[in-house]
Amino acid sequence: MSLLIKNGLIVTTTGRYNGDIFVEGDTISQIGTNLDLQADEVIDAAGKYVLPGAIDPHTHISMPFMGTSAQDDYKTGTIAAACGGVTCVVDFDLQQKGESILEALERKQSWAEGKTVVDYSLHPAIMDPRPEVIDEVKKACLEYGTPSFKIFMVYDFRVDDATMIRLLEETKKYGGLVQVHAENVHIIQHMNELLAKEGKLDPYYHAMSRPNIAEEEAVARAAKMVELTDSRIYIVHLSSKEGLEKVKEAQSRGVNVFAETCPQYLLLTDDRYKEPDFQGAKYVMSPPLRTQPSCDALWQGLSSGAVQVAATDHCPFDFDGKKDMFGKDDYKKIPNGAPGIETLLMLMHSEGVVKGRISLEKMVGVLSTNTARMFGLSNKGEIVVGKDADIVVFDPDQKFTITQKKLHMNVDYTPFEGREVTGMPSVVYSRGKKVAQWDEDQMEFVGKVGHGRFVKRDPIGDF
Ligand code: DUC
Ligand code: ZN
Ligand code: ZN
Repeated sequence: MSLLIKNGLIVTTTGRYNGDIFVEGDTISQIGTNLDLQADEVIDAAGKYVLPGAIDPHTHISMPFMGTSAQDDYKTGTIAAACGGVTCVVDFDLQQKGESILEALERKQSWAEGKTVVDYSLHPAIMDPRPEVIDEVKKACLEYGTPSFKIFMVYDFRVDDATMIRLLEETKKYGGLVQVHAENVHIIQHMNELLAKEGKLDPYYHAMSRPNIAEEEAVARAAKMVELTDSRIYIVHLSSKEGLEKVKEAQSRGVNVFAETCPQYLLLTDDRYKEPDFQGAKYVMSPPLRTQPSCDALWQGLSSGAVQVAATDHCPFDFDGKKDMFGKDDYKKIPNGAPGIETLLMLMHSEGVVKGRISLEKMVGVLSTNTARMFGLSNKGEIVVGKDADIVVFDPDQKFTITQKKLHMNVDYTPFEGREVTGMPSVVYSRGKKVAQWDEDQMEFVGKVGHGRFVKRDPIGDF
């Protein structure tokens, strides 16, 4: 199978140029102008951007959590990804008590087998840090192809600081990366008790129970562990101005602290928790939504390079029957998480590029090129000869009003309902195969279930 994409505006992290792209099989084999080549499929991309497919390195597919499970499985989740222009997903794999890293990987790969429509990889989440599990980090980095490891500083399955130190030391030896959910659990527990005594249990108090300072302290502490071990860390879903200040402070002293943020923290604020009829539960996620100064600071952080990656924390639970079932009388019981994988690219383009908050080149960096480098996805993230032909032909003028009815995520709402975006994918390719396309007024999945493969990642180099 060959594919020729003609006359598009090819975008990289450093610029944009007009050109043609020739794809043979899975791979980009030539880039040039006026390529005069026969191909099985030829498309004219005049007036369109040609972008590397977005990579979402933060998803919770089918994750058991808070008495229920995140609803997208590998089929529905990757179909939604494809329709949103996301051509690679790196999903969390939560190690269960007693499991080795390899057993956890084999378990989650068995759930994905034959179901994915775009490529995927896994980040082991270390939840049972027995000495032999820490020892297994070497194999995960060098053999299993999973060199990034998630840890939580909150929840029952959190790890202590000593474990974080051990993991930082071990990953440093083998090209690994620790990713951390940074919130101070003791501050949150204290706030939960105070709010419960006052009978403050509505969704709004979810945000009050997890103040910015809880993130600020945890980011600062994690940064100190990095300084101690001369290693590196990646803060997932950074949400607050104060947390970002700590990231920047560490970076200014040469401490390797990297960060990711998500559209919800860039675009939504904590007044959402006050929506009537318990609708505020839709936005119960951790960390919580903040206020406008944090949104502004995070956009600035992306633009300046202090924040390297934009991801989703895709973790969908229906409003009807899940969000509104468990926590009607107590925000602490509302399943934490929200859908987002399908709206990542459209929001970053429309709210970021079109509104002048980040450049088009920066968007390519934070959605694709930086992400690939950060996680050892050596064949992805750039439109370059030899890389996988994960490509989005993107119409920068196509309007779309975001509505759950026209999205593919297996959930009954989107936090961005009613928002009009400018710019949508026209066609999405995963390793040269068409997987989604714009059809009249929405994206349509046109790929094949089972096309997606597990990607063995390489040890991670300097960023
Ligand atoms: N936060 C969420 O909101 N959901 C999944 C896990 C997490 O850390
Ligand atoms: Zn998290
Ligand atoms: Zn998450």
